[in-house]
Amino acid sequence: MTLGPLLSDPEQQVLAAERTLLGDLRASLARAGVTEEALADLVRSIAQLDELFLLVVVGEFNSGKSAFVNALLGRPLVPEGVTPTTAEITVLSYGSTESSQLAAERTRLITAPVDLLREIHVVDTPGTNAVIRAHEALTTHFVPRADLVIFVTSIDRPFSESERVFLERVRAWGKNVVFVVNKQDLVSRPEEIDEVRRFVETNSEQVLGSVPPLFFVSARDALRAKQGQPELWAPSGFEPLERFIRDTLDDTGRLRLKLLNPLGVAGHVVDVRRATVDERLGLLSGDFAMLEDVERDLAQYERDLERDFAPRMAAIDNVLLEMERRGQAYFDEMLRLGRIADLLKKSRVQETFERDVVSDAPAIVERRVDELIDWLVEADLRQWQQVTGRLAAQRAAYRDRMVGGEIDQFRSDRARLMQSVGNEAQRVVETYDRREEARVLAEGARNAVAAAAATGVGAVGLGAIVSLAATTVAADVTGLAMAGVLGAIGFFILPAKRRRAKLEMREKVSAMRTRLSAAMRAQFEGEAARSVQRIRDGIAPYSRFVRAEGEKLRAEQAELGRFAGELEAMRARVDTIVPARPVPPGRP
Ligand SMILES: Nc1nc2c(ncn2[C@@H]2O[C@H](COP(=O)(O)OP(=O)(O)OP(=O)(O)O)[C@@H](O)[C@H]2O)c(=O)[nH]1
Ligand SMILES: [Mg+2]
Repeated sequence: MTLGPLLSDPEQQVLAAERTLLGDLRASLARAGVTEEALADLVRSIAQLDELFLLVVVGEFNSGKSAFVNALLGRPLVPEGVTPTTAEITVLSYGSTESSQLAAERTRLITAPVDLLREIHVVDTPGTNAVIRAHEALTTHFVPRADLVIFVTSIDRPFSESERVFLERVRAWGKNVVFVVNKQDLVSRPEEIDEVRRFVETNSEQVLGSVPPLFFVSARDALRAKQGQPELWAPSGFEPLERFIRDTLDDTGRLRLKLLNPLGVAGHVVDVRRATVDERLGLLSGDFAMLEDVERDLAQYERDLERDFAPRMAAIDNVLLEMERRGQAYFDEMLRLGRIADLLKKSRVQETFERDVVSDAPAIVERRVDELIDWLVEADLRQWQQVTGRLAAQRAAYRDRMVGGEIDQFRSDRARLMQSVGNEAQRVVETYDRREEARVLAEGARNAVAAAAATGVGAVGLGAIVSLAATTVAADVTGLAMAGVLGAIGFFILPAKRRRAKLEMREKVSAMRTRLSAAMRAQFEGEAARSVQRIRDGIAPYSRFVRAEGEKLRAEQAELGRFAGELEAMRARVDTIVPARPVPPGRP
């Protein structure tokens, strides 16, 4: 039945709207990277809107599918047999003469002059659960194309486990199913039939969510009846079944199923894709959590550095304060009249000042700076080790979850990035050269200290500069002594000189402390930031991937949700335009 010209206006509109919706869905899935192959069923089902109605007969091997087809069409058109018999998808369509030919690989086309075939195509399929696995695969692949599925089971083993599994697949594609229990001629007692009926009803309801139309038949008797043994017709159970098919598959019935079929297929494709998207988002949320841990580590690392830096800097500062304190004591002790003889010897002043005041301060400052550098280098390395550990743990967790999973583009992209970022971090840790890192840092620190000293004082030039201040004092005193005002020195000049010297010492040391501390802090903060940045840069490709994919997937998730809603609405619309005929109860 080709749709279109025969349809009423509202039917035409539903058909057009459905085509648009399905086309949009297809385009959206393709944009999201769903492969052509995965879209094939959807594309086929859209195309099928224009094709003849397909009534597809499925079931376990030997249940009598082929016999059922022969009985329905009233002629032995397809071979029957006790072993797995039907090996090809066999499409039966109308023709003025009987013919049979292979149409494609594993697809046979049979024509026969049977009126029913003018309106619908009947498809006989290879049995499921046969030893020949390829048979089941053929049928499974064909199921999405069915407009109506006739599920044939045999009364001597009704609703087997494998049939349940297969029926679940049929259901996933949103198919309408009619249940046929064949070979009822094998049992004679009505109670047995009732028992089987209850059994099939309960089980099919569990799988399908509702009891499908259910018929008990003998295909063998039905065919015999049609071929000259009319007394077998009534007991064959075919009369109610054929009436049901006639009623259900009248023009509107076929239209309804045709319109519903692609919606069912689309629903399934959307479900599958949603599951994929959810699963990927699940993977990414693990990644997100890991990257957040790394960010937290880094923030903590920055806080730790800051916290530990302060006491280390204070220790350096203390060295200078100590020196200043010694200086104050020195001036108190030295700039007295009683020491005038010493004061007059410039070299002596310098010598004692260097020995008692400056002392080992520059060396200690230098050592403290070196310690600070080593500490920073160790902290940097530890941070890399931590990141490497986290990446490795995430990869291990991922590998565990990978068991049995198929590898797609997303998974392989993600795995590749994790691998390369992880390897890079590992490489940094393995080749970490503490000495070289410390050397580079020390160079920077030395430059900072030198910069602080450029205006006169620094750890290195410290001794010389402060000594100079002391000798200036000495020179002044010498000059005054020469002027012959020795008497005044003790009472007026020396106390004033002492005050000035102490003040000057304080100012100089204080200025030096400020500059040194600022320079060290700037240097240190630069290094800490560089260390953190290097780690961030290291994992950047990975976190970029996680962020970008996460955004993309969440957008797709929302879009799939919208499509699921629209498909549901379209089903409701088909229901209104072409309402379902009241389904006869399980007992026809
Ligand atoms: N007693 C009885 N036997 C039947 C009936 N229908 C089919 N058979 C027999 O059951 C066997 C299997 O029938 P087929 O129609 O070949 O079964 P099938 O489901 O097509 O099997 P495969 O093509 O192998 O999947 C054959 O020997 C048939 O003669 C029936 O109604 N009553
Ligand atoms: Mg068969």
